[in-house]
Amino acid sequence: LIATPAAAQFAKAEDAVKYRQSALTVMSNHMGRLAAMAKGDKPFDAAAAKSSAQLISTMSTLPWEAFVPGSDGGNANVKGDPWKNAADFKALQERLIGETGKLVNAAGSLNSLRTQVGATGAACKACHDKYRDI
Ligand code: ASC
Repeated sequence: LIATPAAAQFAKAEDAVKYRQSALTVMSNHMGRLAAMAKGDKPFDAAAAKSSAQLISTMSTLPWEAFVPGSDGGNANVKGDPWKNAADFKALQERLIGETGKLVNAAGSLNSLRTQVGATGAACKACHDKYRDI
C-alpha cells in the first residue's frame, strides 16, 4: 500500500473547491451563531455554544486537503497563491485549528466565549486577507 495523494480524493478541481467551500460555509454559519451570542444579539446558551464550537473545531481541519494545485479557477476566490506560500498557508491553518480548539472550552461562559470568538475571527481574517479573493 502507498499513501494516497490528497488530489486523488477529488475527481475534478471544482469538486475540491466545492468541498472546501462547504466546510468553510458550515464554519461560518456556526461562527455567526457564536458571534450573535457574543454581541448580545441572541441570549447566551452554553449547550448551543459548545455544540457550535465543537463543530467549528472539527470542521477547521477539513478544508486544507482540498486546496489541490490548480484549483484556483472559477469561483474559487483564491488570491496570493497559497501553493507558492505553502509554509505560510500551513501556519495560518494551524493557527485557526489552535484557536478553534480553545473555542470549545471557552464556550462555557459568555465572557470567555467573547474573548475566544474574537481570537478565532482574527485567525479567520488573517488567512482571508492574504489568500481569499472576495
Ligand atoms: C466569520 C466568517 C468569516 C470570518 C471573518 C473574520 O464568522 O464567516 O469569514 O468570521 O469575518 O473576520
